[in-house]
Amino acid sequence: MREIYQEILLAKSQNKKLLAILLDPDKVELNRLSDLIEKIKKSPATHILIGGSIVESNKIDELIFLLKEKLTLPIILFPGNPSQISLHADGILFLSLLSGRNPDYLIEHQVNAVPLLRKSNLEIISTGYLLIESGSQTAVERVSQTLPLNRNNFEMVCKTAKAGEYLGNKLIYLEAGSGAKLAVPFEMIKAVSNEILVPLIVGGGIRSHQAIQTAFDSGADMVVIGTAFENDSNFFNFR
Ligand code: 1GP
Repeated sequence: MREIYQEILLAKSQNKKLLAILLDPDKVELNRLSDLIEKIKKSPATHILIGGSIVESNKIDELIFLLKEKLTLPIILFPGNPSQISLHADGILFLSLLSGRNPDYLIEHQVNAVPLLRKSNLEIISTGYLLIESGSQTAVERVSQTLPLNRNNFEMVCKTAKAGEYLGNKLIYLEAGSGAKLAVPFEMIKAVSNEILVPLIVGGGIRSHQAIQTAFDSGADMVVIGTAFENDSNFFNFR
């Protein structure tokens, strides 16, 4: 079994930046998957995340199965709820939505996921998930019925991230929301990365190579790209 979290820690210690491509099973066309896989192979991606706020189709298992036939990158679930858990993945970001005050997303879904996770070989990586206000309502906000943290209140965001670390979260994820108008402010990434010791993931609304680089330079250990790659599978063809 691979050790996803240890590899993330090692990368952080070596200042090697990580890039995850987020695939939403509802948006991936399985009959065109080989083309997508070729694009992923040519990209600098180091991880694949699978999930979405709401996933309606039940093709997660098949998607992961097909990806694993052709790719060696770690495949990590990034579930909006327990129905998105697939036993075929390598690991799962076991998320708690720390920015919100909805008990369902803080602990209820996690409790409900246990019977399935018990049976799995997934590497379970506890992740403090912080939704940051990004200019308009996002799917995470709508689905979780929680308010994001104010994008100007760095102190509140830092305190929340640190509380997540104190609670034992192994990763902190700053999320602007998929397709966000405004990404997480770079100064906020800087402030949070100075505050916490665990690796920092940043995603939502990042749609240029420059923005990826600036997020890395600001202290993100892993950047997640969903929409930009979804809209243009040649997005990474710059090497
Ligand atoms: C969403 O952080 C991810 O959960 C990715 O967002 O789709 O905007 O790249 P984008």
